[in-house]
Amino acid sequence: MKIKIVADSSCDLLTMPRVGFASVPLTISTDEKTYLDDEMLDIEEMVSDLSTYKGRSYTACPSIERWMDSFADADEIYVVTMTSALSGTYNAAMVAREQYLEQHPETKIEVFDTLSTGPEMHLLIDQIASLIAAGEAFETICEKAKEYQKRTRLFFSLESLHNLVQNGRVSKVVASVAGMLGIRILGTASEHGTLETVAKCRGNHKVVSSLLAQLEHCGYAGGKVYLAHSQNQELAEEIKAALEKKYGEVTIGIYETRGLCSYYAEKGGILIGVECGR
Ligand code: X90
Repeated sequence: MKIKIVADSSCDLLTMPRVGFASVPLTISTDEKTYLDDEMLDIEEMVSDLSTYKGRSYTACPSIERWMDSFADADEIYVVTMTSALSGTYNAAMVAREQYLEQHPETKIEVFDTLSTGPEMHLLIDQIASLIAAGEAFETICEKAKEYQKRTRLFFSLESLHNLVQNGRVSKVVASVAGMLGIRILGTASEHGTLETVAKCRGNHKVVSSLLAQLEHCGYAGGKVYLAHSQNQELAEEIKAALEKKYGEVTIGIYETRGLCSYYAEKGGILIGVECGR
């Protein structure tokens, strides 16, 4: 029996160890060029192209066909998508599921709307992978994975909201603080899967202290953390050091964002997925 996890490319993962995995790319485009967020994408080149591009830029969710292609040949499929509140990705995956099941009624497909993105998706993907490795049944895995989703959170620090505003993904209230020089927005994925501002910070130090306060507030007690950053290894390392200082040994993975998250988090942006509670 073939088991597979499929996620849209905003999870920033191209491969997963010891489990069938496929990343389904979103696209980033200008009026002149389209960048497919797959393993071939040169992210530095895209970011640099876009920084000098004068016109508008856009993104688009994966097509139904792309989702269906990613399902091919598997018997049990776990689909992990970014927030349905900000993207059509989840809807496209649901339609793909329905159409696929019409042709392959014996296949099992569950679609998880993470109401989040990036490293919080990564945490869920890891969790599903370990439940698969433990030999749990499909239905049990779905149930346990949904329970696990209640224990994870996403925070992020952004230096610019330009692309989020340009694409209408943030509310006017949030947008009004955008563009302030030297101010970073510390935000979180709200329970509705939208972007919620929790603090305005001047400098890395303030980002780290505000983040620690937020983590304490959500019951973080040293659980697993993933940090995905867009050209900001320095802040990632500072957060790692602060977490280790406060909580002792913590499992932390640091890596760079791929196309979609690099586009929206922009240069200097960082996304932090955490396991809360004990
Ligand atoms: O369908 C599409 O074209 C994709 C639209 C994606 C819009 C949001 C991407 C967010 C990426 C930026 C900071 C985190 C915000 C998370 C709020 C839930 C990362």
